[in-house]
Amino acid sequence: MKPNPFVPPSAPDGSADGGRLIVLTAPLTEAIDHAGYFIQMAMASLPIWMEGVINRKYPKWREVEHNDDGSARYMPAGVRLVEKSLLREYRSDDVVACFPDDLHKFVGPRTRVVAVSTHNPLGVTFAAGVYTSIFGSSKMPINSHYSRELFAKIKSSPFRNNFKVIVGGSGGWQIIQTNTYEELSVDCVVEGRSESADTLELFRKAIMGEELPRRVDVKHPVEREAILFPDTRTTFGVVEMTTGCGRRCKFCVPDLNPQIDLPKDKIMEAVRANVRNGNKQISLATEDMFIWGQVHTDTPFYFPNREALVDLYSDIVNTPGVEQHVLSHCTIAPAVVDPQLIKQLSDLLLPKSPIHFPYLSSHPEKKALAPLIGLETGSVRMAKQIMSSKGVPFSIEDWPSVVLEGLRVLNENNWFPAMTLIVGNPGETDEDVMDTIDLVYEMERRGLFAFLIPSIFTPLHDTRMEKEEGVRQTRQLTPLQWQLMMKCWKMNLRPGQYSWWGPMAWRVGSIGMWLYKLRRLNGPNFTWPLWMFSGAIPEKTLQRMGKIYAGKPLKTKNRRELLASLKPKDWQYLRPDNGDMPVAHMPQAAAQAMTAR
Ligand code: B12
Ligand code: SF4
Repeated sequence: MKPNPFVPPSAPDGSADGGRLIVLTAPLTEAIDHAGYFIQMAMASLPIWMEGVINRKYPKWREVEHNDDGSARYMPAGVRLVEKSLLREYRSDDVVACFPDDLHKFVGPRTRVVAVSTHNPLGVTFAAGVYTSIFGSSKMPINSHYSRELFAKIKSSPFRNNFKVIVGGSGGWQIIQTNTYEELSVDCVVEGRSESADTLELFRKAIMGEELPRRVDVKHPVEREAILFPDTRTTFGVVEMTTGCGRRCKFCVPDLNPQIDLPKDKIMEAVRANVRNGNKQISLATEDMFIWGQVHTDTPFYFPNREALVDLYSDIVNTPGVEQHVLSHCTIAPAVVDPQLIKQLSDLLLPKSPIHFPYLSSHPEKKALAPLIGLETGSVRMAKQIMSSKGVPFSIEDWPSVVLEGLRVLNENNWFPAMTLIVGNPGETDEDVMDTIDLVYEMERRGLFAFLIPSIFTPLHDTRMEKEEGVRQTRQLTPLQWQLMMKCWKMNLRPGQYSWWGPMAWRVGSIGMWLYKLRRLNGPNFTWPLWMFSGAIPEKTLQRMGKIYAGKPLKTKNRRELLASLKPKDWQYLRPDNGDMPVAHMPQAAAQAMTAR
């Protein structure tokens, strides 16, 4: 008989003390906390057969830190909040959070619940599925492999009949949608936050050995005081800053949550708790950092509260022990609204940023800030359909201008964001894709830089686009959609941004991969865009040959024109120290002087 990998020979009964009542865990690839965000994002997107690339770059990525009792030193913020929620009702020695490899130390005959928190277990979300699909296996990104390994370990536990498996976190819906309960040995998926009374009720039922429903939707707290904060260490020092967003994009999941900005004193306590437990890095989790301090005030949330934000970030980076700080998500319109805010934040945050862009940054140590921002589309027609408020206070008609002006302000202050684009939106026409390609070319023409991440439209559960269908496989992409994807990647690898040989290696490698595998996988529409990407045939030649779309220069509004286009009732929220004020708002003499010019 093959030995059970779950039970190491040294602990044949699984756990010396009978195990903990409730054991919390997360896939290893979602729990690791060194090497920055990038490693987790790469493992969400690269197929398992490319794991060697990660192993070579980060040979020690599997090495994790433990507490004295063998529990995990750090865990994703989601796990920490489940733990915190449970500790309101259970004793601390009944609950433990551990890494997957240590499950055997804590799961025993006494265990009644194994709870898994997961971000993206099956890799079926946007931006993750697409890249594995290009490389040939759409179902098995590295992260998904490790998630499945975790579920297999739980499934093969000798005590499996004694406990229930409850899954939660932002990726739980993937199990519901793919109906993989049996395969993964999951009893129940919780949609929603652990703080909810319904979640605690579910754990009570599981402990009593009652049958659990397959899916439970629990209510999101609406009061900021009801949100709990970790008092132990979180992966990447993630501490929540806001929930919800307010811009109402139709494809968005987090926007379905109430718009809440969390109290500063609790954020700071969680920052200090991380530092106390050995974390040197902090990152505030948010969909849009710029709404913090402006939720439910007299000012619309899309005019950022500069003083509040600067005060919060200043206290965070100046907390003794915080050596690194990383931004998570934001929107781009606030950079057009308040460039001074961007400047002040840069002065504060750059010194503690672990991100370096030697060829782009003007900072003396070449540091940069790289939040994630949704660009999604350059087509105003499409933008109106899927995200009509994405650029507020500006009209969505001006979306390309908002993107270009916002990026200019950000780049001037050493912010080089990662910007996501959605390819294959339901109803997307060739004209829409051409508009997006035009915008990308315009960025290039103006020397602007963002790391462009195109992904294929994925209908995410519960969103207002849940039932819609876009492109399903990379083979269905049109030549223009491929051109957009490959142009983005070509721009990301622009010579001058990296060492000269880096982009060259990628491009030569891409032709080799195409000859070997990709032309069969991705079909004929992929061929010319790939040649464009490789640089082996100049873009101008490909355009003359009619193989790729040439793009047309965009005429867009500058910041002054954008501000002038705002509704006059909004002018009161603009800050004069940014300049470019709409004429009617200026003191009379200055306005006259300006109109005379
Ligand atoms: C920080 C963050 C990251 C970080 C760090 C992640 C980490 N491991 O800690 C990085 C940059 C690495 C990252 C990467 C990715 N991310 Co991310 N990330 C976030 C962000 C901003 C915050 C997550 C967070 O910690 N929130 C705070 C915690 C407390 O919330 P939570 O985990 O949801 O937990 C609550 C509930 O879900 C519940 N809960 C959680 N676990 C459990 C378990 C049980 C049993 C129960 C009952 C309840 C429960 O209770 C908690 C509250 O009490 C969210 C957006 C957001 N605002 O949530 C996106 C988000 C989760 N990420 C997303 C995506 C798409 C990704 C990537 C796939 C992107 C990519 N292509 O690379 C990768 C995947 C990484 C991977 N390993 O596979 C999407 C998720 C989409 C989806 N799965 O449907 C989100 C929602 C962003 C978005 N706007 O769409 N991410
Ligand atoms: S701006 Fe981003 S977080 Fe806000 S609703 Fe749109 S996609 Fe969601």
